[in-house]
Amino acid sequence: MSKKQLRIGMVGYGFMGRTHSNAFMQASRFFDLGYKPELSIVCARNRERAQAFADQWGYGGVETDWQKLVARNDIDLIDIAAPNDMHHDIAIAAAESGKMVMCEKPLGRTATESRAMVDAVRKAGVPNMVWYNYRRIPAVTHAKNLIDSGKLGRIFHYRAQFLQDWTISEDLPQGGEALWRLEKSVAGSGVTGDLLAHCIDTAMWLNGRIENVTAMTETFIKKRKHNLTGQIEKVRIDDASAFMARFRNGSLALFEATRFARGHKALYTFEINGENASLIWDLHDLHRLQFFDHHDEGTERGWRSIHVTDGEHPYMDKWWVPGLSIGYGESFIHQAADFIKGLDGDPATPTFADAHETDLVTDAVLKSAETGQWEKP
Ligand code: SOE
Repeated sequence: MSKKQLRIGMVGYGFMGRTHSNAFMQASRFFDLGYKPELSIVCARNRERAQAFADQWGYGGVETDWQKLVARNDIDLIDIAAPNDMHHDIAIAAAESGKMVMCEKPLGRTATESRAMVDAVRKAGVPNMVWYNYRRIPAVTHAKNLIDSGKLGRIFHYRAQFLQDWTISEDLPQGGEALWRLEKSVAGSGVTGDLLAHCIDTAMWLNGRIENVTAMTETFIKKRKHNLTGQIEKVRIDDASAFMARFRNGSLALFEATRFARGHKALYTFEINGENASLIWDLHDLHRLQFFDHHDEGTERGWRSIHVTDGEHPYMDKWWVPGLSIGYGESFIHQAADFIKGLDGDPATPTFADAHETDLVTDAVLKSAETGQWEKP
């Protein structure tokens, strides 16, 4: 059966431009899909560098103005891999021109921004998705399946951390191409929107909606040189953010993210404790799911370390042979494949509406850190 065309217009060519391009290239090779993604056009302001990226990844052409990209009639899907301050305008324009839209996380710099984006894709009736990739690491998807099967029973506790250490130096500037994540006007927030958003997306997927939060944030380095102005300027993002939460199902949660945990590069972990069983996952050992089942025979009861690489495990029948590993990049391939499958069936998640829920929680976290009160998303 011949496959339908899915012509991609990619905005951005940084780290995320690479993960997304790779995902579209590989998805139809490893998964049986009704569409064949084509890397049609990459868009970035600097033509020379956009062309170099196009040559490297096999894009058919280049645009330097995203409005021109969105207006083209030879593009089916706009994928936004550009900094956060561009998500809102591009997503809305893409939806208004009838194109499917995929967007890097967080969806908006604020929930107000993402609300408008949700309204735009709903009004246009176009397929949409946000790249919260960690859901699609096989061990994380397996955790979801175990929870949904009822194996854990009533959930009491949820704990998550995302720890990094790359901004500890006072000499690190803020702003500009590589360091826009440190500039509030571009990023929206610091680790709350960048790292906690991942933890919140996974948590709400696994354990349902969050009812309320109480948070604290800190900016350890108060001033940094700005890459664009050359001036020493106030740092307005949060370097660290921690919050307690109550889920609608009555379980309690602790979340923490920081870029000041010396020794940790991208340590995303979560633990869930239920009445019958518990689960632990760790990004640095991403194929392992630690599982404790209280129903096991008493004398043999203990933590199992499940290596989630068997053909029966989520996504793994599409890869090598049982026992062999895949990694971070493949989680994006799974996401692209699920999005494409969803075009002919139930839409894949997280949709813009789901990601907006995450933005509501991150907004509540930032508000609570200011007010010192419990806040509702
Ligand atoms: C920040 O360093 C970052 O690249 C995030 O922006 C990503 O979303 C996260 O997956 C890894 O860390």
